[in-house]
Amino acid sequence: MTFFEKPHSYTAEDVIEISCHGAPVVLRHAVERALEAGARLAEPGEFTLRAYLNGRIDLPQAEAVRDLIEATTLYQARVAAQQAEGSVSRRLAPLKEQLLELIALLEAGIDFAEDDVSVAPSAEILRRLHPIEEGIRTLAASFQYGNMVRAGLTLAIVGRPNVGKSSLFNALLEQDRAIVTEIPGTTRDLVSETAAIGGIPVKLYDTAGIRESAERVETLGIERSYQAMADSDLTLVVVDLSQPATAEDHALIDRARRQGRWLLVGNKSDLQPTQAAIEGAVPVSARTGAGIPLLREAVLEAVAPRGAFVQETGFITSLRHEQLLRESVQYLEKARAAVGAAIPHEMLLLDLYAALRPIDAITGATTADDILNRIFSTFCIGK
Ligand SMILES: Nc1nc2c(ncn2[C@@H]2O[C@H](COP(=O)(O)OP(=O)(O)O)[C@@H](O)[C@H]2O)c(=O)[nH]1
Ligand SMILES: [Mg+2]
Repeated sequence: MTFFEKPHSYTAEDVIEISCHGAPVVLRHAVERALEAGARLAEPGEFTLRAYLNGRIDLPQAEAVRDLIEATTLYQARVAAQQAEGSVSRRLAPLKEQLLELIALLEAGIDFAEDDVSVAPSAEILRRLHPIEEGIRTLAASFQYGNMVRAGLTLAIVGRPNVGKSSLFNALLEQDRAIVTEIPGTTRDLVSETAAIGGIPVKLYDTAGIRESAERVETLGIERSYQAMADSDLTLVVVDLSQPATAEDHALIDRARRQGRWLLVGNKSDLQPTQAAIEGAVPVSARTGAGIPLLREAVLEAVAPRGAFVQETGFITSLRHEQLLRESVQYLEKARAAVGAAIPHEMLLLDLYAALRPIDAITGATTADDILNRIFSTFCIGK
């Protein structure tokens, strides 16, 4: 038994932890005896809820505990652990601080005009507003990547029959999951399996090869290939480097280009390349494994450009946070427009408070005292 004296426990209350052998029967017996003695079972998430209610952690931290429990890759776990330690609030803190300072500046100009506090000029307000708006917008935009880290992404492998899609699928999975043959049209339905690429769970779809003049079952499969392509976060268009490019290759590339994120992969790099092959493809050999690590990197680069985010701490993974941040940005935009239109500062302040509210919903509320303290500490009012 371990005794954690308050406030140094997970919930900030006095806590006793009982450790025993891991055999399920022993564990169940221990729980039953505890219940007989007057204990009750915890509600789902109760310990984390108590930690939150007791002010031990903030909301983003509590949410991160859930992500940590659900993590399937080490990278996801690491991101969640960082957030459980407060990385989201830490990222937001300086932006919120700047916003509070701007609010205090305008409040002071209105309330204490007779105390020699001059009204802030528009240029000054805009200069302060800009980095707040940009910072919050960047953080909101990082959800695109953060959501992928948390929820994983889907990747469809498409191409003509026999270019080696199933072989590539197996190579990325590092196991022989899909059937590979030299007979075109072998894969007729979607085959999917999840692999980790750079710590992100990636659901790979192997698809039926796309060609004209296929018979009925194969045609249905081809429709599913198009569907998988439309639904996926990233499409790998596979071409055969040893064969001249065909009209079908080009049609598929055009379709991928129209639909969003995609990568061109040139398979069979182990064979003699042909002159007429498509250019600009990432060369790989599903047979020998050559180029596969580079392809993994290219996949990551396509979904998460390098340097776009501070690894592990620089992005948000919660849809709730994203929506709150976007709401805040909307009001900051309104505020910026109001400055431009020389709207009275009283009205401008309404927008700034409205921009602050969603941030408060993430990090915890700002009180009137927070703002008053800033006014009095910065402006030496009432000397
Ligand atoms: N030389 C060579 N042959 C390959 C490579 N990848 C696949 N193949 C062969 O190409 C044929 C078709 O492969 P498969 O993966 O079934 O293609 P799919 O129809 O696009 O799924 C099979 O005979 C494979 O062994 C490769 O990188 N190099
Ligand atoms: Mg196949």
